Amino acid sequence: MKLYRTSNGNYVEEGGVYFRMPESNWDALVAHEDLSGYLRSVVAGGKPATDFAAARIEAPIVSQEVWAAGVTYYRSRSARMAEAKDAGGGDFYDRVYTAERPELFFKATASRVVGHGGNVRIRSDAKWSVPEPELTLVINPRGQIIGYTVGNDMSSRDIEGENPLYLPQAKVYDGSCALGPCVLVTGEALPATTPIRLEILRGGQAAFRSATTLAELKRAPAQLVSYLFRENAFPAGALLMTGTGIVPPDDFTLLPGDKVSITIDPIGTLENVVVQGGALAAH
Ligand code: DO4
Ligand code: MG
Repeated sequence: MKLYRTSNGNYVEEGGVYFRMPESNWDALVAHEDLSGYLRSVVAGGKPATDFAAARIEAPIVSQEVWAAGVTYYRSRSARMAEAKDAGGGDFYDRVYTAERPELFFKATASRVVGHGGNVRIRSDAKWSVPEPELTLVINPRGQIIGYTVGNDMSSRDIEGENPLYLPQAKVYDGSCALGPCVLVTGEALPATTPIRLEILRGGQAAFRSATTLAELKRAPAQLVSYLFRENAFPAGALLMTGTGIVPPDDFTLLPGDKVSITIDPIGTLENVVVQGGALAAH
């Protein structure tokens, strides 16, 4: 079942049929003691909604913090080592790739997040910007993974590569994170064969296209969550991006107007247009 947060309230979708959720409070849904059971009861007892198509899809976040894991795919380790070579930071990335403790960093609050159809931003003081397509875990306040969404960890590679201590500036700024279009609510782990696909269109033509699978993800989602929740309470729950396994070639940078599409099949496709400067579009 898929849970959508929209301008018209929350909806659950099952088999292509949408039902309006009686619970309008997103935080209450994330904290629900049996979200799957609750959604099943709404689908079983509800009347199909006819107004879903008229609603604007919003990012699946209200009071949750967004955190991210880094260097969880070999491809990311290699890209990070290359970009930080001149700064002498390359070794850190190899060490964190093989260490027991993962790299976890704070990524965003809801105000910095855009949903499906919103504008992601590239920094005006960056010269090398990329999207990072990432499976994103939706976690309740008790540290249980209740579902999955699609995430884009927008990143400024030149700022990150100049000095590893600049990571928060490379990663955390207005419009630096996109999440959506929905939460696939399930207690089951996604199969290792699950593909993650990235496509970047420029002027309607493919400027970059690539794919990976969850088999390339080095760390188990449950292990990432257990580190995130160590000595750290999340009263409203959290979203945890699991890292990127797709890195465009080094001569590629995002430009305003690019359309970024990230597809993780059982969840859906997250589409966003890149902008630079200007105000953050509402999520
Ligand atoms: O260490 C830098 C962050 C890497 C990252 O965001 C990723 O691997 O996805
Ligand atoms: Mg990332």
